[in-house]
Amino acid sequence: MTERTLVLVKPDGVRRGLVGEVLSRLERRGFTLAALELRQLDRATLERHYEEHRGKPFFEPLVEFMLSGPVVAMVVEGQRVIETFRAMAGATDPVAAAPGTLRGDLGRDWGLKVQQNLVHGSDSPESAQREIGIFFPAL
Ligand code: DAT
Ligand code: MG
Repeated sequence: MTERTLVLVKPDGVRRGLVGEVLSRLERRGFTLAALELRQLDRATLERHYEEHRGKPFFEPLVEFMLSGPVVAMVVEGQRVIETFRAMAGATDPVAAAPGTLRGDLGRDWGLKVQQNLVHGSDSPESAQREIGIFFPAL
């Protein structure tokens, strides 16, 4: 079944010039774009997006990091794209992410925090619908 997922290239990925790499991998995998935009997020949007993490110790540093520069937000479409993009992204901690994944090929420990892990991808159909509604309400 065709589905959609929200993918973000986080501020570290944009700063490092890795937007093309993320897009290229998605396109080579055969997925299509339903929306794409470079955007400076605001706190209210991020607090909604990361609602499930509110109250956790990494929440505030995560929001601060996500405010540190623009992200590239996109809606990607294809069969089982939610699961496939999660596999493409790799484990949350780039040190643990398998080589071959975005985080495992392009990420590392920068002596900072795990939040600098290049990309976000929705983790379930429910999350995807909720997150797409936040970023691209017209879709
Ligand atoms: P993912 O992005 O792999 O879905 P998540 O939803 O559990 O991971 O967490 C959202 C983001 O929060 C994640 O990309 C990086 C940051 N994060 C998660 N766990 C963390 C931790 N233990 N310490 C610091 N940052 C963390
Ligand atoms: Mg998540």
